[in-house]
Amino acid sequence: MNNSIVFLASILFLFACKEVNPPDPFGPVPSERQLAWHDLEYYMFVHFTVNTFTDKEWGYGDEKESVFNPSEMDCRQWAKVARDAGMKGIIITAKHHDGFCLWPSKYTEHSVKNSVWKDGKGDVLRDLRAACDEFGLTFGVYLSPWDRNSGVYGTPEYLAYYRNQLNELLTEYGDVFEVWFDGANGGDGFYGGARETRKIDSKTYYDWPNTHKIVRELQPAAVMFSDAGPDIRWVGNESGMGSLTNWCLLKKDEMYPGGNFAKILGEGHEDGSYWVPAEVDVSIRPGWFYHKTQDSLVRSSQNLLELYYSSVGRNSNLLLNVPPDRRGLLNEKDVESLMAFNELRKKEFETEIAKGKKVTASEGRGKGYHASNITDGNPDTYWATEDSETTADFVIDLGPPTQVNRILLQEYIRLGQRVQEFKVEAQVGDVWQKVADGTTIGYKVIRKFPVVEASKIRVTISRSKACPVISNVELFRAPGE
Ligand code: FUL
Repeated sequence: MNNSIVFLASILFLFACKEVNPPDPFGPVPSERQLAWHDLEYYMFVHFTVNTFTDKEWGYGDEKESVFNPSEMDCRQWAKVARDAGMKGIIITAKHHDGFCLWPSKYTEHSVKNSVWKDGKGDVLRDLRAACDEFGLTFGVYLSPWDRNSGVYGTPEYLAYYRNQLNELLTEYGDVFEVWFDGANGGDGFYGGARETRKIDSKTYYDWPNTHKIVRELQPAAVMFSDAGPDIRWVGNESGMGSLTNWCLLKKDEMYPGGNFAKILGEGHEDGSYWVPAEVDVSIRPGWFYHKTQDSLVRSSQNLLELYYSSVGRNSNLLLNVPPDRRGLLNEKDVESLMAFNELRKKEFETEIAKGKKVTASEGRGKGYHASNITDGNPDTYWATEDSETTADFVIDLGPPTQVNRILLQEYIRLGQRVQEFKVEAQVGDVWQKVADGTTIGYKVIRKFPVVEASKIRVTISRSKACPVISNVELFRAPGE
């Protein structure tokens, strides 16, 4: 071999081996605790308090502790149902607006300790914690800031009371994955016997920054939810609808819990300065609490599947409320629907077609970022283009024509949310046919389309804030047309 050929071959070899730098993160990126939260996707909300026994949605705060008396209380049943339903955790109303505590707080008499249930020795949170551990679920708490029982509600003194309770919840019940701060405040209440209306300025009264510090200090891995974050945001409705355009970004400095931001919360802010993804909270029944009159109104399994598409399928997590009945059990009707939904969901995503299929892209970044990373089943690898390319497409080769009717797409969100517009086409015979399009992707989107017999699927990223980074695409043949 002559010298110049050896020289050329060495150059080519060096070029092929050259390490390519990953794209720089673009804009806000998720924290580790937020990344762990994204992976949960689907978990249970449990609304349970004196309301369950008084048939109310918002207790006034004057309910006698003795009304709380579940006859067959069993947190293990809740956890088993959640696990069998495919959920990853449970968030419980430790205290709802009526102020009744499901644990024996030492800061109030208004709790399980003065109920007849287990002669006042019971602790719902302790039982639920143990059940979550037994069934491999993560555990979260809702602590209503509005407290219609407390005599000091509305005065500065209440803050110490609220924070003391938070302290109990975050130190006595093991690891907490999410702390839920709701924004409701209806004004009137019992308030230690005053029976009056107390208005607070939700912008300043709760001094949220200092409450948030307590959570960070005591449970550094926990995310905090409210309609303005700091970590997770409300989606702006309670009907189960994530927004088709859904940025995980929010200008949270301009917002506060209890403010009037519902319209903004679905989409988030394209130019938001913080990573604050959306959580869809919705109930399996019309109410948040159990009411016998709603036994015939439990959502069907098909309806729950639609909710899954409009939440998890739209870059949001699904927090599905399943309220225990007066026995302290999840009702048979709800359980039946949840299990049937789980079967439907399994069948929907049973037949995956893209895994391991050959992928070619119009643009590439080079070694380590090849388009085949999209179908390798590894969430830590991704396809990326050169920094200067913000439009590109990739084609998944299915080989012989194959029936497909769903697509799932994921960005590699550790590097930020980038895609602003995309299109999906199927090659049917010699014709490219558009089957889906959309705006944002983020952690995950899933789109339905009518069955096509495709030999190839092409995804075009037509607008992106920075070079696209796509970690995963899956294709399914779901039952039906
Ligand atoms: C709202 C509350 O007022 C409802 O009762 C329920 O807890 C819902 C999840 O949040 O703010």
